[in-house]
Amino acid sequence: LVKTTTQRQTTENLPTLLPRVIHQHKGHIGLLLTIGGQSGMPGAIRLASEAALRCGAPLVSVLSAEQNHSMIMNNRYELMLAGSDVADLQANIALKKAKAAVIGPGLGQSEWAQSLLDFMLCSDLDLVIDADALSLLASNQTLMQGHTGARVLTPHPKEAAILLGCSIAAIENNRFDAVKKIANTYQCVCLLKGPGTLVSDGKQVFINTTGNHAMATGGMGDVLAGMIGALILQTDNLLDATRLAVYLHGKAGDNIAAEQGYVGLLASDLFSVFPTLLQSVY
Ligand code: NPW
Ligand code: AMP
Ligand code: MG
Repeated sequence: LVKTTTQRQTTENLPTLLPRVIHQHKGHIGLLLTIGGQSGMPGAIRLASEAALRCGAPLVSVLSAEQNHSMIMNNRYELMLAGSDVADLQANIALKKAKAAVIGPGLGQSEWAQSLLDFMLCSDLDLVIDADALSLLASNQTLMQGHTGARVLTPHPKEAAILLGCSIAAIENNRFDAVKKIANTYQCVCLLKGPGTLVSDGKQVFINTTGNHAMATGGMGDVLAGMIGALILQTDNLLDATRLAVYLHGKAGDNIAAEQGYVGLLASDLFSVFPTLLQSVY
């Protein structure tokens, strides 16, 4: 049996980001690849990608279904396009430049989606695996054997139930065991969502202390996935990046709800407070 430790994470015991240096250029921190957005669902991957930009990813390149490209790029000129399928990705410089990737928001579970996940699981990139990519992974766990990077899995309780092949009630009744079991089974850092989000590498479990019910709105998880991707570029390890991202995500929701109340918070409302919050984690 692996001995595990549990602790609440507060401002006092948070990890920090790697220091910025005055002569750095955008290549030092690097490029984040974001993959998702099946036909008709541009919002989730746009939210993840814009969140990554606002959390310090200097370069973000998006792959999605072609029909979504204009919506995803609309009014966010800083984003780049990596194409719409595996062949485009293989031909795109973004793949060589990428230091990490986020896959899943709005991805769907079609053959197209599966081909993209298969391809990324043959890479050595660190991956944030979210949303529909979690269901695809659960149905074919052997895919992970080809992946030489590290992984973060970010399930909500229903996705966690799919990953472990059990009921949602079994997850919710024993969240600590569930987060550790996913971390061990999928050899990953697991973030189990909900009030008191848990983060575990299978040995330690951190209980997040920020966030609130105003955040129970569509797209919140997509924003979090992009944040984790951005912070992977700016930390030494995936556990630190995930812990920091969930803390800042919840803190952003808390700060805005304290001003405007708990109804009507949009996932994209969080963007405006990220740069200020990030100052506190260097
Ligand atoms: P029920 O109804 O309770 O039985 P959704 P999703 C359940 C994209 N999005 N605890 C719930 O089941 C995502 O990126 C796009 C327990 C619900 O019916 C994904 O690609 C957005 N159960 C895709 O949509 C904004 C929970 O899951 C079922 C649960 C699907 O994502 C939204 C399916 O749920 C979304 O992020 C919980 N905490 N949460 C966009 N703007 O483009 C959900 N369920 O609502 O289809 O969403 O599974 O999170
Ligand atoms: P998703 O279901 O993937 O969109 O993710 C929703 C995000 O919002 C997760 O980070 C959740 O932890 C957070 N969230 C949703 N509802 C609540 C709640 N009642 N309290 C705290 N955080 C929440
Ligand atoms: Mg989600």
